[in-house]
Amino acid sequence: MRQFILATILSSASAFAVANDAVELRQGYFKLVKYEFGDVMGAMLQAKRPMDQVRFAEASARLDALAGAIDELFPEGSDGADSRAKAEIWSNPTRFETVLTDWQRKVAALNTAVQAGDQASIGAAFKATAAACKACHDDFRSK
Ligand code: ASC
Repeated sequence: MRQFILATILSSASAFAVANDAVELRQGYFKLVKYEFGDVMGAMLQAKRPMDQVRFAEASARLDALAGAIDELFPEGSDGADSRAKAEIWSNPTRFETVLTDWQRKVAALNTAVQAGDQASIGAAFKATAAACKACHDDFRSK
């Protein structure tokens, strides 16, 4: 009995910690994604910040590396008051996974164009990536 109570306390405490940590980790992750994609790459493309091709390519490579981590950031139970993640993430995981995979492909294509210095493709690849960000926000992020 004592063991059962202890196990119950430990497992509910750790479930709480996991959910809390997952939301914080996810929010930090998206801040970094937004920083590299929006505040560095987007701002440079819109001439709101001086173009620096080395920094631009670095941001693109970072974004591509970050993209691989997204699948792990939505563990079951990591919704809640502090999170804008919609329940559809967990009720429709197949569709969610499709949207994430599309975003990862768009990020990879953007990075391929950037690292190749393919100036003619970068603008369209950036826009396609932004559209993939938005597609997920529209369906899986609350306002
Ligand atoms: C950004 C950013 C997003 C996406 C989205 C694209 O730079 O912070 O959330 O692009 O606005 O539509």
